[in-house]
Amino acid sequence: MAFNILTAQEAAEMINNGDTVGLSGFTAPGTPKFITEAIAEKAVREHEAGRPFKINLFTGASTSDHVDGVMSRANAYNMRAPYQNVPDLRKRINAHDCHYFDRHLSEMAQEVRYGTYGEIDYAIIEAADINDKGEIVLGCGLGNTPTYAKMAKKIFIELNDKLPKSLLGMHDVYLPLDPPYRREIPIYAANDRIGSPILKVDPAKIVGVVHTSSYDCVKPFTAPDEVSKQIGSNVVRFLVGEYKAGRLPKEFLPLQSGVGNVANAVLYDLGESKELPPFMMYTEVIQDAVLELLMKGKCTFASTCSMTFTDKTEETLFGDIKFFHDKILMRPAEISNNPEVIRRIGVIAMNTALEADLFGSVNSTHVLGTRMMNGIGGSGDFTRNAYLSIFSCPSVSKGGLISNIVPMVAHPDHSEHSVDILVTDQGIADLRHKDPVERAYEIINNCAHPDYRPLLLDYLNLGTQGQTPHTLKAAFAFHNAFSETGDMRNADYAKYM
Ligand code: 0RQ
Repeated sequence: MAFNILTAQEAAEMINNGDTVGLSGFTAPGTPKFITEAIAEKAVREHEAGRPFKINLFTGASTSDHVDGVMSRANAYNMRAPYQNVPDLRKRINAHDCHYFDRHLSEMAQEVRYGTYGEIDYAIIEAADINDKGEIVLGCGLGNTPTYAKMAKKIFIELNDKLPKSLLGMHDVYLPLDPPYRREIPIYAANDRIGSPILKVDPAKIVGVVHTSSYDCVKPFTAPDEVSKQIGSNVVRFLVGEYKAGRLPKEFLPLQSGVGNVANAVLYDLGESKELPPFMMYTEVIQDAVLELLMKGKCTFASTCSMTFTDKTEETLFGDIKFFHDKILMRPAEISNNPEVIRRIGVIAMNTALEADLFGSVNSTHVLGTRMMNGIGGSGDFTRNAYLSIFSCPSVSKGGLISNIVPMVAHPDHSEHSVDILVTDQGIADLRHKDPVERAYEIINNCAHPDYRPLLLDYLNLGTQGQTPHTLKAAFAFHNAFSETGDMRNADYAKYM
């Protein structure tokens, strides 16, 4: 091979305080795992020697402990974008130790190309294979890799021998032109290929290759609890109702599903449904459940940005990769989450809320309105443009101390204008074509936990006029009650009137 072979430590030594680094991948898969650990070690050494050392790190989405965990514990981030989900980083963000820019995932790459994030000093790219011409077979997640590779001054490759070279053909690398020259993204069905199976980079920019060996280390799921199962079965009941009523085409429509245990439970339930036909996915992440659906033939094709599989499922995939070759296609985040394509092909979007309010607005990111949880991720890309946008969450959290249905969300990520359906373990609220007061009754009666229904009805009856009868003085009585007494059931509107 024509490239310098380096250790992860030698690569990390080249990265300096203040540099901006772009990583390949999306969630843990496709994300480098070794050079970032060495950068974190360097940060610790530099800090011990009394020297500043922080970098800006851009990714496709969340990463893993090999990146956000070690880097946060080393306090090595100046800025981080566009999404994360690691407890140690969450602490840094909420303590203002890291400038976190929480961004719609489809927008990150183009904004890097527009130059608004400044220059990219290094891209670190995980690869299954590379040749002397700089032609790369990527790993199991694509993210913003094509853009970081194009914009970076220098590139490191982590060549991972756990990734089979036969991943070749499972990527669709496509970079749209930027305005004013951009044309349509020519995807008319979830399984259309529009780009190249390989990523071509300028070989002169590759400063070194680090040989690695590791699966992607996605955390295994806990078995779905009763609440997740109930939410899953309510989502499927809703979709079956829509399908039978003829409000969904007979071929069905491509599905997007968020991450987490509820999303996994929904997909398992969809797989069991005898009433829905086989379907495709047009989504940003596929989890373990989807591989089973592909094997069963219930899912016929998955367009995704990442195969977020646990190591065991990754082994199943690699062991029979030929079978999956024409059934899974990985795209860059700006294509997997592309608003134009999502609107055109009619994606059914299913995402998770932290809390929703009586009029249908959703908070996905900020616990009690102030503490960053993860970020908006791709939920906004899909929600705003979907054929049908479904949000789900448990009706209560923390054993009932928190109602996830509140008078007013403490941080709005998705407004009432984009949310069609709300689902909890209690039931389904269909918000379509309803005015704000009708929506409020639909949500209280079908989604709120019985313990909280009287309190929520009282809020509607505080006497405020107007189309949306919010009583602003009392709108956060639930959140205040939790902060002051640890239980939202103690909400007392009279205190604020
Ligand atoms: O806390 O773990 O301490 O018990 O929040 O809640 O119910 O386990 O939900 O793990 O599915 O995450 C919205 C955060 C949900 C996620 C969110 C507490 C609750 C628990 C987690 P504990 P659950 P999940 C695809 C699309 C935005 C990004 C997105 C998310 C913990 O789905 O980040 O959709 N979404 N991306 O007890 C205070 C409330 C609460 C609450 C729950 N109202 N107030 N705490 N909790 N509700 C992915 C990508 O974009 C890559």
